Amino acid sequence: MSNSYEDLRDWLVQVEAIGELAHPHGADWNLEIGAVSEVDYRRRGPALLFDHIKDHEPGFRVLTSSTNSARRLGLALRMGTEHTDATLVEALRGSPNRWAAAAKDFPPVEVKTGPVFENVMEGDAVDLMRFPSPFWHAMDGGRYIGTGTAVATIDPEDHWVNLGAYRSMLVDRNHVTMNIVSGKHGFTHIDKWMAREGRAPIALHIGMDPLFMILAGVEVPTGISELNYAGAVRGEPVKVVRSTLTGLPIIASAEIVLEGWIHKGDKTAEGPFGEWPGYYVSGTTQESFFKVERVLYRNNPILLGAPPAKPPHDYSYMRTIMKSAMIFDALVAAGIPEVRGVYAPECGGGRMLVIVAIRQRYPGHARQAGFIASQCREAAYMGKYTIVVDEDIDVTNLEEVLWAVCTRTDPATSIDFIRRAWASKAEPMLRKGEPAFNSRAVIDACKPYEWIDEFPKVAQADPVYLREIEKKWGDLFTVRPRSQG
Ligand SMILES: Cc1cc2nc3c(=O)[nH]c(=O)nc-3n(C[C@H](O)[C@H](O)[C@H](O)COP(=O)(O)O)c2cc1C
Ligand SMILES: [Mn+2]
Repeated sequence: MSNSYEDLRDWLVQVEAIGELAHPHGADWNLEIGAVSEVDYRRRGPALLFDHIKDHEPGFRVLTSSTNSARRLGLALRMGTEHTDATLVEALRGSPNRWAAAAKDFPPVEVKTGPVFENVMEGDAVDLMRFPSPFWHAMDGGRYIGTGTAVATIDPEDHWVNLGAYRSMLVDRNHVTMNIVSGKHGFTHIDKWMAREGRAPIALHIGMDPLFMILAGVEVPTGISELNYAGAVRGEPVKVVRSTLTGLPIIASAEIVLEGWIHKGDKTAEGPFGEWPGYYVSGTTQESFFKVERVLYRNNPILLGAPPAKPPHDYSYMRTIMKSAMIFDALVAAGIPEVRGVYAPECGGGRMLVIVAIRQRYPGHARQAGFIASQCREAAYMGKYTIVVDEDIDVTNLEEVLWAVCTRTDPATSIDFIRRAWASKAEPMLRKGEPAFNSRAVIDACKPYEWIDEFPKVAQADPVYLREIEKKWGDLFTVRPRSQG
């Protein structure tokens, strides 16, 4: 039951039913929504559905912290509400490869209309100020209407539709920016359109089933439409309406969609913005913007807010869980045997630190796993450290991983570097104006393969024996408060 639902509102009903939805009323769009959300992320609190937002019509709502728990993320991925962090990672293993393979069987179905057409603002009537776009962080350059987005673009040659999560700042009542890092699918699509026609069509979804934000926000393989991929995740095709304005598919049950064309050379000041590595890195730059020619929105629309910042932030949990599963599958697809665990912790934004556990089978196995985990499509962008450990190490336990680094490496020989890799202006170590390259370290923290049998034995009691001891001496380990007086 709980896995089959159509839109954001159905999802919210279920989130409410498991007690993970709160309804703050009366918050200010100016910093307060952002700060309330930030406290919530640190406490791993419920999803927040803001209503009666200062200066805005009641019913024009903002949702944050949508995917910040195993139960909410599991629900968004149609995997039920009963997951814990560990069971979700376990259950996801193998799923990305299955979804990618099944995507071709789930092309979106075109319908004539949908709830998103309940309200239409067109031409001069477009007024984006009606939507309660938060001013998220104190040093941001403006109000960001688009954070948890799914930006639809189409390849003008191969005709596949991409959904990417790319941020969008409000410029004025009918203009918004579009900030896409080069190399992302949406960037390449727009680039091709500019070369052919000097303009590129955009359908910017800023409120919808969080599944689309999740898939738009992680590296689904090149050439596979996230619309198809979402169909594979849901087990039924996504309903879309073909836009009469741009020809792009609009998700029929979306909450809010902004449509228009980006024109060649149109640039405006964008940023700064609190970014996912945890800094205002890129400052103010000249980015694309477009005139919003049409806005589609449901009655009582919900804006999907997903602002990054110093982790944990709105989507760091989602990124960690998804990346871990996708990199795991990429290693398997690349033919790496005996992969036992992959984890991309929130401290690195799910990108800058990737930990891989393998059971070593042959000389060179560990470095092979490390280099591919560093450079596969799912991990290439903004990676930094890849650590390969043996299978006895719990990849989700940073203390244990760093114990392996401390005790199973020789710094001078265990670390390899890759130079001039794919970075972005979100890299805090790049000084202004430097090109978007960074270097990578692959840390081989596995026991040396050639003398693995001679390697010192781990000094710890047999786990089976330890479990017996815990049973026998169970009471001993509970700390009791001292009795008063
Ligand atoms: C909430 C959220 C916001 C994001 N903002 C941006 C952004 O502003 N620009 C960007 O290039 N990538 C951004 N990303 C990362 C991309 O969405 C991600 O790299 C994704 O794989 C892009 O889709 P693509 O692989 O189809 O290009 C964001 C991701 C999330 C989840
Ligand atoms: Mn894509």
